[in-house]
Amino acid sequence: MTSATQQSGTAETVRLTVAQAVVRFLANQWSERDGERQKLFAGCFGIFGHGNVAGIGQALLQNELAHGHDSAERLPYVLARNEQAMVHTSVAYARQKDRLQTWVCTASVGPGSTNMLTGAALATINRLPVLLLPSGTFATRASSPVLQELEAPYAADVTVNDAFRPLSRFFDRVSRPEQLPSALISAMRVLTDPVETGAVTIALPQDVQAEAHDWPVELFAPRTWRVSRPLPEAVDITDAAAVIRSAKRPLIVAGGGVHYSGAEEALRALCEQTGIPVGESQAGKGSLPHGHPQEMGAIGSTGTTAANALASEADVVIGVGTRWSDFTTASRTAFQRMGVRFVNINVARFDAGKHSGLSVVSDAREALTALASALEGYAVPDDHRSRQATLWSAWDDQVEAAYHPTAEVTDQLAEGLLTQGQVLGAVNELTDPRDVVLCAAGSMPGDLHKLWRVRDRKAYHVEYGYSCMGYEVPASLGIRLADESRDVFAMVGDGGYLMMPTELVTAVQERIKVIVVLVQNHGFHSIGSLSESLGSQRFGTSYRFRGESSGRLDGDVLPVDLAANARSLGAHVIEVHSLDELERAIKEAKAAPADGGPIVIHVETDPLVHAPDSASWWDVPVSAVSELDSTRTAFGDYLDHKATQRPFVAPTTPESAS
Ligand SMILES: Cc1ncc(C[n+]2csc(CCOP(=O)(O)OP(=O)(O)O)c2C)c(N)n1
Ligand SMILES: [Mg+2]
Repeated sequence: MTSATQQSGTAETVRLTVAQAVVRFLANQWSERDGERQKLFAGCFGIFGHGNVAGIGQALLQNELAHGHDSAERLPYVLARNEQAMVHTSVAYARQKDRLQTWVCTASVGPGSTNMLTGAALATINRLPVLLLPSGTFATRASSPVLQELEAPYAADVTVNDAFRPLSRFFDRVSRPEQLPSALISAMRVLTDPVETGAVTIALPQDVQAEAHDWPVELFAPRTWRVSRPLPEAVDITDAAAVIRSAKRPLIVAGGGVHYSGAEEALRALCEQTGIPVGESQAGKGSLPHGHPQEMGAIGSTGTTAANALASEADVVIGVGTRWSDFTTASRTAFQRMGVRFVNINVARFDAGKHSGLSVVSDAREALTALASALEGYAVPDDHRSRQATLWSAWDDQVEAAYHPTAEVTDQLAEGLLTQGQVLGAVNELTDPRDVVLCAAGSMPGDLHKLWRVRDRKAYHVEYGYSCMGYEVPASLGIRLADESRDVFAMVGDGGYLMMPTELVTAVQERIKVIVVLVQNHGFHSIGSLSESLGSQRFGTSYRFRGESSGRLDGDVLPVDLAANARSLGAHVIEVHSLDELERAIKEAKAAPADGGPIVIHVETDPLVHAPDSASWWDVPVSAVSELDSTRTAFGDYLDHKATQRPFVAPTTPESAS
């Protein structure tokens, strides 16, 4: 660095621009948990425009030139292709790193910045850390309105970046250099707090980024942020144990908090000691490995019949690190027993209080360990264990049948088409246990939730908080960057692929090996089926020509070649038309060089073959009046299901034990 340092008064200062100060500060932040310390930021993704090219852009260049590849003070820059996508990449990286590390994202004024909004929402909803640096229009307003400036006639200080406020766990706009230190320190606090974490936004006006200031040098001293493991209160553990001891049909629901806390071993120990079975949310899937006797797999709307049967009978439900989304609770129809009670272990009081549960506010690993001691001598009745085994084996037969359908099913398929179950089965059986499967939207998240056999704690990555089409390709880069010892299989539908194939180019540029399994079914298998079940006749869910007689999108399939599209972006593409070819393609992809860039396996499936039924429900309102018979019938079914919804408002206390 050439910047001068000097003594001003008593404190030593260094003269840097705001952007240079941001980069120098961020490069010196560390996180620590369980005695392990790592850089908080692996680097900075960005796309430059006039809002950041001369501010943050100049500062990143200066940082790279000053620090070699291995320097701890380096904040490496990676050029992305789409600002939304680079936030997805960062968030996927953070999830794979158990929220201990993430990336910074810099974007230009206006559309570059607002492109990050969807990524911000996804990060906050999934409670995953990412630092966003949108650029703002001039703080001085000297030449307003500038290119891409929103002029609000009612408020002169509103900018498009205000849209980040509701989506961020911390937001600040630095319109004067003096505000920067506190903004940065608050941002780090929130990013590394397991309760608060999510998208953190510091908006930097374009002129402020380039402004010089004398900063106290200690602002740039390395800082280590301890990611805490809050301990449970003894009285809460005692009460929770009393409620659980009174249970004959207890069930654990494992959420993402089990993974982020690294609580898998503590969970396994508790389950083995007590015989309590486990159902898993999307984020919690893999909390117990496939094949463990207490592992009942997915729970809720996309659950297994095993977990859902145990849920409907459960007298005590123990939520661990779950935020109880509608998919997990089957829109509050999963738990049908009268007087069912909840014990919620969660680091966030907000989640621990849901369903009127008995709240154990704590790190998951710490609470599970404490609970295991408090439950010494308690075990579920024998018939509860044998029921788990029976239910699981019935479900596992269904998985087997989905992975390996009989000729009766496959003979019905058009030439060259596979079932989605066959595709998932082949990928599951031919990948290494540590390889990561990734998905976010369409019909595959539900099918993966039901069918995927998870064999390693970090091997299942389905983003189902925001279920954002387009997450898959960019997220695959984040996962691979986080752990190069694993292959990443991004399962993406044609709809999801079309939303965001862009980061294949970034993977080519950075030689990142990701394997994208592109499942072409010419439209929305998921929403098509949903539409049909709700009486809307698959209207507008197929990628087809407009039919001449109907005037609707029910004509021929469109002449769209997504394999050629992926090839044009620089990916190595393998097109398959049979199960044999798919199996060979998976092996070829796995054998490809670690730095060979992206591989896309293009496969066509039949959208009308469904995964086995969950015996569950999801609340999607149906039109109450209609001219269509299909809608009227669906509305009748809807009312029947609505009648089974439960409010879960009764308090859970040890005294409420039945
Ligand atoms: C950004 C975004 N827009 C819309 C949706 C609503 N949606 C959920 S699934 C889906 C269709 C997905 O199609 P595709 O990726 O081809 O998967 P398929 O359903 O065919 O398996 C849509 C439109 C969404 N989840 N995300
Ligand atoms: Mg599709």
